[in-house]
Amino acid sequence: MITKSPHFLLLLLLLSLAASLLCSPSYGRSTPRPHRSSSADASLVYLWPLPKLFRHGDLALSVDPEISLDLQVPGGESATVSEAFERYKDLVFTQWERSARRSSDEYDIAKLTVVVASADDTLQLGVDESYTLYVGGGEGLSVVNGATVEANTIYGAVRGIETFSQLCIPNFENKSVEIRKAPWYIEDEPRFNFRGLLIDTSRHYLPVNVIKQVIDAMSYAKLNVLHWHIIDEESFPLEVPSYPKLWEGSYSKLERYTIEDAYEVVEYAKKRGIHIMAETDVPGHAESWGTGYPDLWPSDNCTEPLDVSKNFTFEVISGILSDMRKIFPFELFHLGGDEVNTDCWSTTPHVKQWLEEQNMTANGAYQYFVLRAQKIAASLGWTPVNWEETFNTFKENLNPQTVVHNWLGPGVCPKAVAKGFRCIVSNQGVWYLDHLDIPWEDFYNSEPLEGINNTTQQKLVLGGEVCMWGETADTSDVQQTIWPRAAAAAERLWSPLETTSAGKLNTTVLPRLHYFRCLLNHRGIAAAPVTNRYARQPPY
Ligand code: CP6
Repeated sequence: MITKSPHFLLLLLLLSLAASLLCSPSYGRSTPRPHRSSSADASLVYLWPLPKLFRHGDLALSVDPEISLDLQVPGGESATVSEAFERYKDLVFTQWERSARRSSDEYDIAKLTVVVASADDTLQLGVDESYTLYVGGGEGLSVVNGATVEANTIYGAVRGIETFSQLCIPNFENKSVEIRKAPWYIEDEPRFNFRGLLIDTSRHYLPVNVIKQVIDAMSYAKLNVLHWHIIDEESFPLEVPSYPKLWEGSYSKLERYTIEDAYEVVEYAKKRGIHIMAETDVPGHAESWGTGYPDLWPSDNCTEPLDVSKNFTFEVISGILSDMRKIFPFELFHLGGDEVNTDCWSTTPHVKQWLEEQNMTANGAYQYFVLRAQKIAASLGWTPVNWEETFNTFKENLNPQTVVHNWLGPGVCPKAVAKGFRCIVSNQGVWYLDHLDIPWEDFYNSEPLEGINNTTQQKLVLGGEVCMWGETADTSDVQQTIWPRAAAAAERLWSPLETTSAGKLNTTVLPRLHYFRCLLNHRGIAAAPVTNRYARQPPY
């Protein structure tokens, strides 16, 4: 019998406060509903992105907060794997479970065995990311102790440990972490080798720690390429030792990346199996270069595109790329080439004269510029990536090694792969994160192979990339603008087509995405509620 004493009211207040603070996976902030004690649908598998193949039972197995790693790798050691294991251990177990720890033999799972075929830590495009995960069972799902990740490479092992961590669910009743629906058998590998996210540190500077946190969240969603659009017309934040005045084009001395900073980002990403694809966008989007070296501007009232008529321009590009080559080991390097307006080349006397001497049109000079920059990148051992205007304008004259990067709506990748070019999809209508009115469903439903039926041509699509352009986002809101919508694209790029094209967004995908968004929050990532409709809700 409960009477309405002041104590009871206080208790009620505290309970409702606690309920509102809990991140309930079923609801976003924009769809408040009464709290329920258990909002997880027991028939769903709360993994994001969904693995290629999984089988499971219906048992709950407890996991030791002091779970140990048994790493079996040629040579006996891999810092990448053991550090990943420690990171995930810290993410999965809080003081809550640690304080209630019993002895090892009282847990079903006290050891994670990781078997890796090779200790090679080379990270290049197409590195094998596959893994097999057994929890309390073999392929036939008999119940045995422990959990095992098997992989061909250390990066496959890192992906497998991420999946293992997502199976570990806190049980607040008995202060423990458990794996439900055990035993588990999971076989997994990505559908696309290139699963990218663009950040833009020219429009707004992002501190190194913020970039690292973006990389952390990418690893949770199994994205694997951070496209670092470092420099643009607004600012030049990167140190270039060969041309030390370039970063005078930064916003301030505090808003700069030293060579050491950039290298730290690359190493941090590598530990998580993530490539950094750096970009130096030429000849447009480069006005900031002229702050330190005004000779790069055709004239004071023609500050973009870079001066095509001067050798100095290409000497500077060569210096930037040589210096960047020492930091960025990824085989792909982005040379931009988008949104080039050549009008003021034709109206600047010395450039106009040069064009006449070379018998070139302004468009011909644009092609000459891009191909000359590509030669510099190729001489440094890079494969060039260029935005789609280069392909749209030059067609077959584009170097056949070029990877064409789509952004202007759908349609260019089918044309590019038909001509034998490789392609990356970033259709601005569905995969631009700075477009706040694009809902998660559009990110999820965007199919990179749309319009490409020939299997040889399909293989030329490396994958896709979501873009977080920086004009309207900075440190204060970049995470919540990226997440959770980037995760929707991440599943499209990782999971089998049969999984992501099955429809049923509201019943099977949405609850899992709510749950993943909640997981990001638990791991300290400021991911926005899934059902935020941004600007596209009524009355707009
Ligand atoms: N900066 C650069 C940008 C964009 C591009 N390149 C861009 C264009 C249109 C939209 C969003 C971003 N801000 N260098 C195009 C690839 Cl809608």
